[in-house]
Amino acid sequence: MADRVIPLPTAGRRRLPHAAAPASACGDSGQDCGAPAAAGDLPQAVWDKVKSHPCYSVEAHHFFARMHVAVAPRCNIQCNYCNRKYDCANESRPGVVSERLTPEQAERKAVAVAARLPQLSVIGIAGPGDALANAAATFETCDRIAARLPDVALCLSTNGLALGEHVAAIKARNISHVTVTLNALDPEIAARIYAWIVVDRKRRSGVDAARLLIERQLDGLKAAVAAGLLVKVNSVMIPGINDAHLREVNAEVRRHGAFLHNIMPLISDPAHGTHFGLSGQRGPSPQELKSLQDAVSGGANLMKHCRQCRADAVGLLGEDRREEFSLDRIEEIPAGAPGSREAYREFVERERDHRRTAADRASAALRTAALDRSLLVAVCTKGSGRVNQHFGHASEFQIFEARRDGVRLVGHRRAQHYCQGGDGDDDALAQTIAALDGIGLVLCAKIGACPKERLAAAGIRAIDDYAFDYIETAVAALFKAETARDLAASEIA
Ligand code: CLF
Ligand code: SF4
Repeated sequence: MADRVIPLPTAGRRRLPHAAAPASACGDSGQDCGAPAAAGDLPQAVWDKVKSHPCYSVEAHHFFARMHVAVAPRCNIQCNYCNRKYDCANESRPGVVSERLTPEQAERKAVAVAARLPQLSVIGIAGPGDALANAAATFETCDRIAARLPDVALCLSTNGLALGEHVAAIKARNISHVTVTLNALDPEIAARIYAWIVVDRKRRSGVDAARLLIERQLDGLKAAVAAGLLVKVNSVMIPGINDAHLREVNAEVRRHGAFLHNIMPLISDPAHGTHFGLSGQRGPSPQELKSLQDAVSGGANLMKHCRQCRADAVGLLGEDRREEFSLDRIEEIPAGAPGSREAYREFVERERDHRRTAADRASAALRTAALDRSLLVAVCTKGSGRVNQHFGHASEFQIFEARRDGVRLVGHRRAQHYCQGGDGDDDALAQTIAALDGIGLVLCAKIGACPKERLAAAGIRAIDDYAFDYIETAVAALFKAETARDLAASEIA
């Protein structure tokens, strides 16, 4: 998407709904990665579904938390990147095993998390198998949660094989958001990704099985969109198998009216025991993923802030608070008042307005930058869209790209906590430096002299001058300063 740089969010801008937008709409949508910036950008009904969903809105992901309840252990297909010991890799990272729950346990856990986490806005079912291969447990869980927490949105993720037959039940339960995994449109390619599927209790494999799966995925996608569900499509990027083909998939995703396309990197490790892991199939590098995302132009809007979270994840995307809410701990949590969520949502509305005003000013400043080039900046943040985390506490960096015409989130890189009980961990720092490959600037709220020097020796400048500023404002100011410096250096040369 190199030619689709997205301007900073603009307050009060009115736009066409996504389905009616021109081919370049993503580049003009006032959002960093396929997610809407303001109420005026979308029809009100869509905005209401998007504004608090951390996966469907990049802005919302700074403020709102999701929770997964792992009530779906079985699966009806076999993906070559999946080992059933672990979570569904269509929505999650392989290599982790979630705490499996009954619907009753899921209800208790959801109520406990909601009592402690005013940021909670959505509860999703994303495995550990396929939500719709376990339709009875999935729907009972949704019914129970809806009765206890009516202000929290319901979301599910599926491989799509059984989606078509369940759209009416999904709609009837007010499950508002559905993710379908679609890795290929070409059965020959899909046959390299799926070992088998089960239809009518019969296991099928090969190109014919792949063709049937794709037909069902597309039929389910169409039916879900027609029913008014907000649909996201996930695709796993597998170098040498479907990476080039994903451009076609992206165009098809748009054609079918899905709201977002999330291209996720294959995670392939022999230790996970997957077919791909054991056969040496590699995943893409961050640069390869970004190149594909940049190349997908004029297609569906892209999600770039996915964290491939676990099927029992709790918290803001990128943070992991599930251990606070294990079954043995939730008994001690007293019931919470929904008022705390209401108050938090009112705070977010006010914060959004401030943030957009600041972003408008930053956007205007960017347009006067000395040079136009791409600048990648790694940001330490613990939410609220601000540079507000100590370098030593970061477990990930959000990666922003600045150009003269905008700042956009382009991904994230995992880091290791440098501060360990008051001491610096040199091994962790070495891993963090490796994770920042290709990125020369880090924005953080604070950093000690030692790690700052180590980063500098690796060619990475850590800057804490913009502590607690909004991220876009800070990145824009840094871009202006860096381009002015570059221009001055070129004139001297
Ligand atoms: Fe969960 Fe998925 Fe719903 Fe989000 S996750 S079911 S849409 S509430 Fe989000 Fe996690 Fe990425 Fe999924 S970051 S893996 S996209
Ligand atoms: Fe595994 Fe999910 Fe694929 Fe099923 S759909 S095989 S659980 S990755």
